[in-house]
Amino acid sequence: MTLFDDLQRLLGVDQVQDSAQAEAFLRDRHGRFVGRVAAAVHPRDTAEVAAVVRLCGRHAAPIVVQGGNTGLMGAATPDASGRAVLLLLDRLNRVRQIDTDNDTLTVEAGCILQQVQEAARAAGRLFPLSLGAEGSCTLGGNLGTNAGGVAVLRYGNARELTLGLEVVTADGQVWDGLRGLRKDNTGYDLRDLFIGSEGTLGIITAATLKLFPLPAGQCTAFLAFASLARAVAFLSHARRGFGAGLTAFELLSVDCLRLLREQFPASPLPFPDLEQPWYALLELSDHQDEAHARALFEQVLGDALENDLLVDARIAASLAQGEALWRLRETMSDAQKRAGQNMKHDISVPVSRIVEFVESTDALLQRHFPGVRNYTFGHLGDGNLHYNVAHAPGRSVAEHMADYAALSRLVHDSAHAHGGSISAEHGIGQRKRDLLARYKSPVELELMRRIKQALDPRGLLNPGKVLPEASA
Ligand code: FAD
Ligand code: 2HG
Ligand code: ZN
Repeated sequence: MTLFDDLQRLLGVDQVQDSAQAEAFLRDRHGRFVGRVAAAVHPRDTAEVAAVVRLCGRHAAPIVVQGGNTGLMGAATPDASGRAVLLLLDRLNRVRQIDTDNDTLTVEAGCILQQVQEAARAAGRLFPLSLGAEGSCTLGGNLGTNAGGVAVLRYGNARELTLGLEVVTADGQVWDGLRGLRKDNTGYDLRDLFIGSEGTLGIITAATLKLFPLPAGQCTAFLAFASLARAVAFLSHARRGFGAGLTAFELLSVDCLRLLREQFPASPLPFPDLEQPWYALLELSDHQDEAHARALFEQVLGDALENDLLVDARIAASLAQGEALWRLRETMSDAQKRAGQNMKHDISVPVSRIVEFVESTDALLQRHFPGVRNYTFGHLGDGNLHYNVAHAPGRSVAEHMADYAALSRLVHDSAHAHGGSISAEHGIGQRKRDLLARYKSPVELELMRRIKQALDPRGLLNPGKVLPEASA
């Protein structure tokens, strides 16, 4: 029996597709990586996932698990060998339990993030993980990449929002670690090891997540700054003024806003004249009420205006206006995708070194690649910038690609030299895999390899991702 026949026997004919039928899942969002598979399968529950993993083990077939395929590192795309089985968890989309006394929610990994947020809201609670792809990414992918997004500043990334996991191991056993405990010091933390491992250590099938109170009032504003240094100083001011109420602080350069206007002319900008170099989206969540939120918001913004931290502010007068401001921020990635020739750098540095990083890296790029354009935006409150770069107009795709590696090396070296990371929230996948050897110490890489060897000794889970070849 072939693997394909065995899979059809195990799951039923309808749950198994061949490479041609699964074509839509075999390329990443930007079409940079394209693969082939022996089969794509849609198991219905954890037991079926475990059975698929055991069957693949018998055939020595690699397994690539994919959620919404919104990841930006090619981590969910199989290689071109056609040997792998693509595991699609869209049928594992049940909400298993909501425990409002414990403030936890247990959901399956194939749930779309938005569905998880809605389940929490229906129970009068907040699940705060929030990102532009939330309408199509899955919880499994969020945990696989340890996703960040726009609320990390207040609530933490996916890892910090997770209390327990259910995982199918590389040899097809089920680890039931769905504990709803905020305190549990009983040995090594397997949960935190699986989160962020990009499908290379185990298949996450369900998770128990932390819930939070829904805010009673929220205020949103778009702010204009005379310099990046002022924006960073304003952030400290807002942290002092709002305390835990500060739930988002998202930066956009003036060139990002110009690009948004160019690509989405129907979406009005809050500052049409675009006179300042930097802008930010600010959100306050308040647990008293709307009036209290607004009074505090106006006071903190008023103080900042008086002290010249801020040039101007547009406060959303309604929920709809607030949502329109958020949409601008969330379409930034799409705007760059439409414009093309985008060299992405998802870096982080300590907030205290952001200004120095941006100024020195901008200068370095102009010296070595005159005319390139920076589109810098992102999660300033977390020290995480999408330091994205595009060539001057008129540059051919071939010329663009020729410069990409050298330009990226400058940016990554600069982030590293500023005490930063070359991947703050998007992971490593295949795109950044070979960079790890340059930025991680041999000791750290060796420990990572030993973990992989211990949990997946046959190397069948998502091969070719995250870990560079031993000689690299
Ligand atoms: P996929 O792309 O399908 O997979 C990503 C990785 O997770 C792969 O390695 C895959 O093998 C692994 N994986 C998937 N399911 C499982 C599972 N069940 N068990 C184990 N591993 C698994 N990311 C951020 O962090 N912050 C952002 O603000 C953000 N904004 C985005 C905005 C846009 C418009 C887009 C397109 C992407 C954005 N991303 C962001 C990146 C992406 O959405 C996230 O990484 C998301 O968490 C991926 O989820 P997914 O279900 O699409 O995963
Ligand atoms: C965001 O914050 C995402 O919008 C995507 O992380 C970033 O496209 C990008 O570079
Ligand atoms: Zn981001």
